[in-house]
Amino acid sequence: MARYVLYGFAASTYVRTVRMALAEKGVAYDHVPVDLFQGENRTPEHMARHPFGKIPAFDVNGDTVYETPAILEVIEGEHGQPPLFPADVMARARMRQWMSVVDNYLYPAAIGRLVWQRLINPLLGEAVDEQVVRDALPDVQRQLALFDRQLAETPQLAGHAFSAADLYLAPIMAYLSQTPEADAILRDAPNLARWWAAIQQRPSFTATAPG
Ligand SMILES: N[C@@H](CCC(=O)N[C@@H](CS)C(=O)NCC(=O)O)C(=O)O
Repeated sequence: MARYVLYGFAASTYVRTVRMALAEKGVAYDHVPVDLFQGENRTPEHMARHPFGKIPAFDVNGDTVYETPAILEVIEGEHGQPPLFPADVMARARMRQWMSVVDNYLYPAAIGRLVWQRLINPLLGEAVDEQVVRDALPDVQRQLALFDRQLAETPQLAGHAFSAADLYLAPIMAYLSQTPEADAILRDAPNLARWWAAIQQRPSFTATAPG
């Protein structure tokens, strides 16, 4: 058995963030695809790994860690190269800032509202609520304007170096880019569009496509 086991299906943005971090560092792991659509995150077995019934969870030699920042801490601590956490204090703070913005504001608006309506509801055979989309779009655009402003100043979110903050945003952009709203979103955010074009070329991004 590998030292690491990642629990959570590949369609999850947070699972992809962790998979991209592992791929960036060339770390081997076993992957157990806990499927949210089958309710596998609510089984007693998974609740024992993650008491909030979320994915990902990460087993480190029999010791389970949950919450993506904590999982990234293990990966970064045990595999420092290439670094995904900047050494510079302000760059590291900036990385944490954007990770937190994704958690608290962007994920709920972009995935929870816009992507859910546009991509998940049709998959589930449910109607798209256009009012939810209309309400979510300006929120998503306002938030992405903040990312765009950062990316006008620095090539990556935390500064010059690629960091975990970029790994947080990439899986969300992957879903937003599949919505009919993508053109409008990217047209208004040229620096974000440039960053998005570049990150799609990274091997860690292409290797972790949900399929
Ligand atoms: N704070 C968690 C968020 C993880 C999360 O929200 N995962 C989503 C999938 S992308 C999930 O498990 N949703 C299931 C649910 O909310 O029931 C982390 O940092 O890992």
